[in-house]
Amino acid sequence: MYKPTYPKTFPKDFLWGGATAANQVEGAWNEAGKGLTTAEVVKKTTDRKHMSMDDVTISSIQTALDDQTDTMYPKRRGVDFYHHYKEDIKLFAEMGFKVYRFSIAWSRLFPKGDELKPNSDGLAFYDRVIDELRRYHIQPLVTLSHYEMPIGLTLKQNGWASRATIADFNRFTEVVFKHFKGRVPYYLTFNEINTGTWGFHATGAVDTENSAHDQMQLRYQALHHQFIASALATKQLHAIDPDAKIGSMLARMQTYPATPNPADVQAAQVEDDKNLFFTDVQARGEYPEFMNRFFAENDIQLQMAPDDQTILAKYPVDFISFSYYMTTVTQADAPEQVNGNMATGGRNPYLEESDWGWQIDPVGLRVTLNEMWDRYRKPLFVVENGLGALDQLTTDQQVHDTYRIDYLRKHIAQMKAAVQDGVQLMGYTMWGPIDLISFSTSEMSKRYGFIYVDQDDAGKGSLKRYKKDSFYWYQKVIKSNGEDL
Ligand code: BGP
Repeated sequence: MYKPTYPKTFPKDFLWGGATAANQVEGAWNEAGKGLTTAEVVKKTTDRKHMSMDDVTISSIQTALDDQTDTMYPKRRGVDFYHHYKEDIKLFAEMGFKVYRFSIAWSRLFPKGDELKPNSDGLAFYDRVIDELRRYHIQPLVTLSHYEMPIGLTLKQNGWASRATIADFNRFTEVVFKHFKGRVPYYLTFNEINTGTWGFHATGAVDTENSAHDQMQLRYQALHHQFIASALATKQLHAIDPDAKIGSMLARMQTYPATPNPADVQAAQVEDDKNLFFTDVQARGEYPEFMNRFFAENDIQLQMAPDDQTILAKYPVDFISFSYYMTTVTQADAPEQVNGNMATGGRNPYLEESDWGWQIDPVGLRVTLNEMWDRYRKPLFVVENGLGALDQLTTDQQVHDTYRIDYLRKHIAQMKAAVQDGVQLMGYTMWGPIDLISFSTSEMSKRYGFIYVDQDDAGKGSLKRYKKDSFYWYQKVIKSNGEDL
């Protein structure tokens, strides 16, 4: 007799933790032989909703390189994790983290990007971090490329626009896989790979083309190179460290139809497919038909080497990860979002938004998890989710961030519902467990953490760490394996 059952809650080995990126936390931008990166030539902005990341030109890079301070470039200073990592990891351990997602800065190992041998001082820093994590039985989840690359590769060959960057990247990944063999169980290749269609921050390629069409052509070509580099990294890892697993990483943004009008539903499906396209390539190992149509209709021609399609097909990722912050809405007559960006797209009257205009949608996380599980049938990992807010440190050094607890509680509850629906979910690393520099705005005051860092937008402050109310709440969540929300 068939007796249906379903998982009642999170699996016992569920990976609870938090996620950061090198250029948002580390600081020490000019120590131990490190080279400057694409992230560290992006200026801070004073306009809260403006994205600072793509105002970059060759001349603004030259100006940045001449400026050997961190005043205008907050990603150079981060929150000084480089010198505070012991204290910070201890705090993560106190919350009960099972996993810590962080990125290895390519420029610590290969300062200009094209060297043949790695900088051993750079490797030594990550040895120290990984040893410290292992002391507390926290598993490392390493992002190989989180929105940065050595600026030398932009100046030499316009970043990922050049096919030569594939070999440079895979020289870096080979060193990482060999050096950390047996000590890093999980890797991700490119953070939010889909945002490469938005430009420089993800591709390291400045806008050199005149027309919008040529610019888009360049970005899709840069992305193609990343797809190949990602597949080749998968091949390397499986050969070097067969027990380790490697995943893709997408900025997942589900698109809803504005009305039940079938034309709107169809328009939303097109947008949604365009978001999932990147994971389609990395998980299924081929470009989907709908993108071939999109390329043909927009006259985008990708240069592919004869083996490229075989490489994509032979080395798909082991698991699929994504960030989840918001959903969006579209309709049939909406202007085409070829060049989408965060916090654009249609407003949804049923949703509230953060102070930065990001539409908060916990139920959408369950919808997305089900949809992605159905589409790929590979284990999923939510590697970013969280709330950027203007926290206040009280005079007695507390932060009462009930809004953050509320946000995370609702998302974790929906994640649990998805697990009960049968979705195979490996873990959850909330974004920014310790306050860090915001990626899109380079502000310090857009805070995500369970841990408050005393530093302001001008870089002033003691850098002292304080536990927020959400720190104790997350500790309880992990201890109860997601039962006590
Ligand atoms: C994701 C990035 C992160 C992170 C996060 C929050 O897109 O992968 O690096 O910063 O968003 O964004 P922001 O810092 O702009 O608030």
